[in-house]
Amino acid sequence: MAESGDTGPCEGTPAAESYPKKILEYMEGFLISKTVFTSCELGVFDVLLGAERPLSAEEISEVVGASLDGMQRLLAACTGLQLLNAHTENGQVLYSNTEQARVYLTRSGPLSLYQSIQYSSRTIYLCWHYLTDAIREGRNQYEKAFGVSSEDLFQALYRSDEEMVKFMQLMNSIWNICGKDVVTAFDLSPFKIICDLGGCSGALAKQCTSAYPECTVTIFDLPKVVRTSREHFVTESDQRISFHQGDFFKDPLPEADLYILARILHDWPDERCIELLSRVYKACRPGGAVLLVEALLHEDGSGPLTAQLYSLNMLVQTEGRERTAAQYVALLAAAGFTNIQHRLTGKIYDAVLGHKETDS
Ligand code: SAM
Ligand code: ASE
Repeated sequence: MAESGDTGPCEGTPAAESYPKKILEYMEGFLISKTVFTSCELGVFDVLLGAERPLSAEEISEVVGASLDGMQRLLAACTGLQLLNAHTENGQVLYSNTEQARVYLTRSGPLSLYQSIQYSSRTIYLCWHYLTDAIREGRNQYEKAFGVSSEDLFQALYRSDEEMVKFMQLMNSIWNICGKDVVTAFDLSPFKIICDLGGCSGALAKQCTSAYPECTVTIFDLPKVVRTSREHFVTESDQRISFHQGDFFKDPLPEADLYILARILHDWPDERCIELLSRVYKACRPGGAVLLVEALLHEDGSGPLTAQLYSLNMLVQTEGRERTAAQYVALLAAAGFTNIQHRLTGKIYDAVLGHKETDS
């Protein structure tokens, strides 16, 4: 066998069989997640942002009301994770945010992931406690994790107003980071009247109106989501964006040239996807189209890891799954759409476009 000398154990690079590096990393991966969750929840990055200079563990623990010993360990771990810089001055360690922590982990700011981290910490993490049960049973875990019925998916997801707002903030935040790529993956400029089905508080709608100056977007969502969007998210200050409330499985859909379904189909099993897409097909103007925005799996299921893990999350949290482009093509074709193409963006979310023929 081609067992070369340099694969054997030596200092710094132990052989794979004597040091299971990946397994140890995976086994304790949640320690990293929880360190980030807790640092955000305590406001460590916000305190450092507000200060004009690097701060000591004493100063930070005092502001956030934490034990000094606990805070010292947390700050050290954040330094190891390259979220904080540690400088030593006169024998005292002082901390400041790294650039990534400042941009993404502080509470406000256009690219903040703070609310998503809160949702991961307070909701997703608790659901994943029951991943084993989810795999055995093949279903979501709201009853065990939160004591609510999972019969109506969005009643479970929106089990309180607070939970709904947190979910909406989670939905919002990724489009500041990946939104432009998904709305420009295809040239959507021919479509002037756009309907974003399940468009939530309108973060992707805003990306559309800024990429396509001639379009208008109607956000279609459940009544309480529309009400909350108007109260908390002030999207209608953009004259080209409006809301329409209803149930996309039951109520008439607004007429449009293009329907966007972003992270909608991955919530539902195939039958419900086809039911919804068939309604979209009927409402769509001839010559119009539907744009799916989803995290596409490779055709052989071999990746990307993010989509594979998200598919597990869809199991614990929804009735759906992540799918391959071919699986979305099949769903679109079953509803009547033709000339279906997909584009990968290189970020988390990709785009699939299907057309309704002019003469049908
Ligand atoms: N499209 C948004 C995005 O990608 O950020 C939100 C996706 S979120 C996973 C699903 C959205 O569908 C939520 O805003 C939810 O309120 C909406 N929704 C769920 N069931 C619905 C229904 N029956 N009718 C209308 N909207 C619905
Ligand atoms: C949904 C999307 C999400 C339903 C529940 C959800 C996300 C988290 N929970 O349609 C966003 C994607 N992130 C993950 C971890 O799946």
